[in-house]
Amino acid sequence: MAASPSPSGIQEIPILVSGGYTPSQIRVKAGRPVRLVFDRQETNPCSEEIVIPDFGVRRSLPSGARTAVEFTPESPGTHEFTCGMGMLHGKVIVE
Ligand SMILES: [Cu+2]
Repeated sequence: MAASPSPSGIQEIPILVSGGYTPSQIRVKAGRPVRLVFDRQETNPCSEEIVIPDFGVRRSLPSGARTAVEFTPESPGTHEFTCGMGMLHGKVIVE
């Protein structure tokens, strides 16, 4: 899924968290802020944390709620995100 920049320049992408991440591959442009909005629609404890090591992110995701995670990728590359246990996987592809 490719992000469409808002007028403010933030690339906002909704991600459903339920048995995994949907979409699990996100494409964004380098040099502009990214906001991933995780919508966790399950109570399985597996997905209660989101970790994006390359951007120093570790956040808890309350069940039944949306949680926004923001960062700005400065250069092209691929960055993995996972649940706190490293079982669920997704990727941010920066172009
Ligand atoms: Cu997990």
